[in-house]
Amino acid sequence: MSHELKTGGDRGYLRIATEEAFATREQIDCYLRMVKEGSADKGVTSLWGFYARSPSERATTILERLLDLGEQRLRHMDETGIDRAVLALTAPGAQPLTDLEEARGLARRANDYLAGHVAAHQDRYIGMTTVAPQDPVWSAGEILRGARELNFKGVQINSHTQGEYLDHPKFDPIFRALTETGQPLYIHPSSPPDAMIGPMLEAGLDGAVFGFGVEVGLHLLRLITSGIFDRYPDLQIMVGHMGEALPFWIYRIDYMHQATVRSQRYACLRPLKKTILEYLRSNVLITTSGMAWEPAIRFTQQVVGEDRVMYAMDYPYQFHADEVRTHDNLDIPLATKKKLMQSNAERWFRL
Ligand code: 1DF
Ligand code: MN
Repeated sequence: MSHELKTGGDRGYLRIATEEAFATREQIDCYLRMVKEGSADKGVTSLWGFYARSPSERATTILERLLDLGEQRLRHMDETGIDRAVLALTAPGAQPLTDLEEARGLARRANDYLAGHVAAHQDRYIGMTTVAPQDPVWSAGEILRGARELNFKGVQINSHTQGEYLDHPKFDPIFRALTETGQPLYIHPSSPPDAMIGPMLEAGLDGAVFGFGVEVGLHLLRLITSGIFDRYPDLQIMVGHMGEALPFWIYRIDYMHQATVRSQRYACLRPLKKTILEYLRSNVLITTSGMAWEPAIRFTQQVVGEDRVMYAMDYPYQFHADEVRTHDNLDIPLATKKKLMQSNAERWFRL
């Protein structure tokens, strides 16, 4: 242990954690029912069959912490020096629900519940709107309500919705609402869809260990190559886990993408206005959730720029005081560290 963790900026910056999860009881009961009925996909069955039912220490403590937006969470923030937490409904939110009325209700009630806690602790909590992309027009309205009435500062979507990706034109109302509010979209992992999960599940690698990252990396890449940022040049998309490995891949992605576009091999791969690296540097924001590792953090700052990397803890899934200290101890200038821990979040969430 290198130093004590305190809130209040004793090291020259506040700590704003940007990918922090909560759950509602209704949400967990809904997943449990779907798992029991056999109506959940393989990913929800794997993820929530575990967290909602396993007697293991990991599952029981995480479930208890997800359900708390009160005393315990604030104490854990105090104990690890977290000044403010950007909260979002845990994955996959309302996205697996096939009954639209039920999906809208679950999302709306989660937003109202979060808004109450954010209002009660405005100095500690920041909220993101949850939506039900299976109803894109309703989701657009909920994004406006979140921004205008609930004081939320961004929108979180838990990657694919029943196997569909946000580059599909039907989701356009969501992007129009994001543009109208000027809010960022956080694409958070969820279990890969049935069409992708097979060989991952077989090896026990479908979750946060690997499957999450691969699936969100694909999602972001699909959005970029479909031209989302040519259509919405002001849109900012956030992803966690050090950019879900895209910064590390970017040289090869750009090389092969350009070669493929030139060859006209796929009708869906059209020329873009910029390189994919340029989009990462103008429209993508990356958080350090789950990746408290100096080489990866400094590499990503170098690739996308120090204004585009933000601290995240991923409470309660990855709650370790020593990971906060890793960020504090980074061998980077204080001004850069302040951007990482505080001011980039203030800028991009418009706090
Ligand atoms: C896990 C990890 C679950 C993350 C999450 O939400 C999550 C996990 C259901 O470990 O199973 O948000 N994460 O972002 O790393
Ligand atoms: Mn997370």
